[in-house]
Amino acid sequence: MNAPVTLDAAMVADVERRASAALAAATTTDELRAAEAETLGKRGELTGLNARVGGLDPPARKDAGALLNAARARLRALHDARAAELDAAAGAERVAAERLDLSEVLPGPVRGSLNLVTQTRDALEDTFIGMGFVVAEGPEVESDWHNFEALNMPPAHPARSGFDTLYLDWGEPESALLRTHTSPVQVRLMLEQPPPIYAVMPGRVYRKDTPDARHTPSFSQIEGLVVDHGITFGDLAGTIDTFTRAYFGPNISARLRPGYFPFTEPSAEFEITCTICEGLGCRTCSGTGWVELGGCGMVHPNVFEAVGVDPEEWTGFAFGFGIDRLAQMRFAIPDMRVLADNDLRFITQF
Ligand code: 2NL
Repeated sequence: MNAPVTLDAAMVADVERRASAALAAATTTDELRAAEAETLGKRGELTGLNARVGGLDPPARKDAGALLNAARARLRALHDARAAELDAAAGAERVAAERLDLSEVLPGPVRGSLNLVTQTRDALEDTFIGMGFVVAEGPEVESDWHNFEALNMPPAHPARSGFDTLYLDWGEPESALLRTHTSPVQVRLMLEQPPPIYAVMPGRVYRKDTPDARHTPSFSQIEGLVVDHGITFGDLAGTIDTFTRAYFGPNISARLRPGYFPFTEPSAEFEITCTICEGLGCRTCSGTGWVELGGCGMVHPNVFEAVGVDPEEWTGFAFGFGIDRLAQMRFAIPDMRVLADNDLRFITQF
């Protein structure tokens, strides 16, 4: 007669203790896989104990089965936790091994910085946000309607030729273009939401220009738009003045002189104290003490009609100027082309 089959809690605890130690001792995923086979696998001690359950007296079977299942569940959890730990460690090691130190590509302690135009744009946005404006953006590829027609420039309008537009070979001839100014963003804003509007629109614009010291075929612009009840030319002048002092400091002021734009009436050009000589007169300002920065005016009723804003109820003003030109003035840069040249001798100064 065979010896009676026994299986008590102490035996299960003993096997579980050895199995836990084996799983915890694994230091690589391969070692863990081996420990798993040894402890939880078909040939493992725990499975050996399982085989004995069938030989127990029926009343003892249920208790023994429960003990073994609980032990197996705890060991499985231990195994899974260890596997996650080892996976994370292996991942971190792989990242460390594949790390590429790009700073070695540059000579010396150079770390890189934002382009001067981007820095200038950021500072302008900050200034206008401080004055209560929001910042809006829009597409660089535009329709003829958003770029010209809605802005009171129908197809044959003479002002269009002054923009030297770059057209895209897309759809009807001359229907898609690279925006020549950021005004179409203002058109989109007015179409999207009812007044009041206090917003600035910075962004890249395109003109078919031959590069020289003062022109590049792509440059950045910022325009502003205010639409509300009872807005007057006085509000426009005050806004230009406040902005100029906030951005350039107390030694620089602004003045307006009559101008013409198809999308504003009346229109004005705005000039600021020459930042090079602070108004004394120099070569940059041709001895006048003033340099032109941009243009502005009261939004033309035809523009309001085009975008569905009632010109009897609302009035507004708009202004625009070149960001590159502004940076050129603030940092006394003789040739605009250096802004896009990637010459370290220039870039590392800012
Ligand atoms: C300049 C002059 C200007 C505007 C831009 C504008 C936009 C709308 C309606 C009316 Cl939607 N006006 N924009 C107005 C006057 C001047 O820019 O010299 N920019 C570089």
